[in-house]
Amino acid sequence: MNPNWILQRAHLTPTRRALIFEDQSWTFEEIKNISVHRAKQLATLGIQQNSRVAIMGPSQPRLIFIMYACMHLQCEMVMLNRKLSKEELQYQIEDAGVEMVLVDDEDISLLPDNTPHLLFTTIENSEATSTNIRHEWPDDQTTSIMYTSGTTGFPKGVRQTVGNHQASALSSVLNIGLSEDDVWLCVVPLFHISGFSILVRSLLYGNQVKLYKKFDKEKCVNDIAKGNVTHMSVVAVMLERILQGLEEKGSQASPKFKLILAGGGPVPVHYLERAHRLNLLVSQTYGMTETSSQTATLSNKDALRKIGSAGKPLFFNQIKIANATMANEEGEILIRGPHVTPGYIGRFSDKSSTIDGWLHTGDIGYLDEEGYLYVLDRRSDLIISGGENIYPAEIENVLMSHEAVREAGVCGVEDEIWGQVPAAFVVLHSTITEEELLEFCKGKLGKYKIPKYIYFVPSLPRNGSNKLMRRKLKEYMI
Ligand code: S0N
Ligand code: AMP
Ligand code: MG
Ligand code: MG
Ligand code: MG
Repeated sequence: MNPNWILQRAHLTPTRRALIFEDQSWTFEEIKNISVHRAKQLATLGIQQNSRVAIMGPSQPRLIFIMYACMHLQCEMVMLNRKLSKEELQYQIEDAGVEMVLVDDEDISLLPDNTPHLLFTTIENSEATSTNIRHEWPDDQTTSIMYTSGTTGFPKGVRQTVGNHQASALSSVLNIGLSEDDVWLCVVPLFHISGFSILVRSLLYGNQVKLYKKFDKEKCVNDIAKGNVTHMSVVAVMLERILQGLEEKGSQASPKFKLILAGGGPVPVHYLERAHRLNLLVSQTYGMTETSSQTATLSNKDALRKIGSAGKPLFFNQIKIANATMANEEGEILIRGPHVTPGYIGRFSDKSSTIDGWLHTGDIGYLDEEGYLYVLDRRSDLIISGGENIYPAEIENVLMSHEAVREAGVCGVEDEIWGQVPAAFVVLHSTITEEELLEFCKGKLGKYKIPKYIYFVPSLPRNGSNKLMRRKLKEYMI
């Protein structure tokens, strides 16, 4: 059994500051009191212990209080990505079979029509009913569920348990270390594990979180240069904007600032070099939704010597390269450890997430002589745009559902800003304009998934067994 993280943290360090947002802050005791109250309000509104609910809202304290209330009730929280289209959200809500969506008033227009929901305001203004809040949580209890896309185009709901999150937070701190006055800046979405893991670490370690409603380059640069924060998690696009901001201002990172954790996709080596010139320590990390955040992270000390590497596996984690017999041999990255998901929900609940305990990531990489991981290529055809994953099949399925489209193929192309963006190659059987096709995609795909380029082509590259060769699509670009 494990302690209820929120109660235990408030018990250990009640008066310590836990959360900063704009010009307000909360202690761990205050957060406990608010979240317990919200749990009782949810109980009044019919949310039962151990039920599955979905949650959607911008990164604000009220979202955290509702999440923690759900955790008190030991609910399974399906974290909805606010950037998705209504159709994509509808799929997740149905696949997860949630009883209710808890939604910030600000996001109600993003939800599909007729979705059973409770507005945050309704919850906040409700009566409280006394309810039994457990002081202990089992290891295998599902805390959160996050959807990641799959090769088939159907997103999979990944379970992240109490045990997974704890293992992840413990491994992280054994690598990064901890001081009582650490402040982790959270600018990554709380619906991704990049963001939610910052909250879990704060509860386990007792450190502060500074939360932004949305990523803001100027504010980040100020916080880093002044030393208002000590750690932050970013994807490459954010890092680039921060570097640019510091460079423009001629400022450097404060000596109080300790570390940027950069992950969610590859980080160009020249960003790391620019960061070094600004006294900004950046550690590349390799992790994913299925591993409740980091699996390997480069330590501070190796930041330059092993530049470009995602580091060594964290203490409780194992990494091996499939079929590799010696160092530097490339192959699929396999991961094992207590942070690896026990599996999926919904239509993929029968699919095992591991083989002999090993998660087959589909990512390609190698381990060097000293055991440092280098990630070379992503799992089959996955496009990563600004830290958001896109599978070609998701877009192809939408394009092909249009009556004028005979065949469609999608691949990622390099992009200055986002790292990669999707490009579509379409074979038509009746006339349609690019604009019409893009318009058709709009309600069906999140904005970042809408192809940046559409090429009308006479045929698609296929191999002998008629399988689409997505890697060859790029050659069709003129
Ligand atoms: C980079 C972000 C902040 C960009 O969003 P921004 O600037 O706020 O854009 P908006 O103002 O909302 O919109 C402006 C226009 O840009 C389009 N747009 C927005 N985002 C994207 C995108 N990603 N790709 C393409 N276009 C985008 C909008 O549509 C809008 O368009 P117009 O002008 O046409 O209306 C934002 O994208 C962001 O927050 N990205 C990060 C997401 C993230 O956190 N991903 C990580 C997911 N993976 C994991 O969680 C596993 C790895 C992990 O755990 C980890 C990752 C990093 C660091 C640490 C860890 C860890 O292990 O702990
Ligand atoms: P997600 O499913 O959103 O959690 O994204 C995880 C995926 O991002 C991984 O499977 C990798 O393909 C990619 N990724 C994460 N970290 C890195 C890294 N350091 N270098 C390259 N790719 C990465
Ligand atoms: Mg994802
Ligand atoms: Mg945004
Ligand atoms: Mg069609």
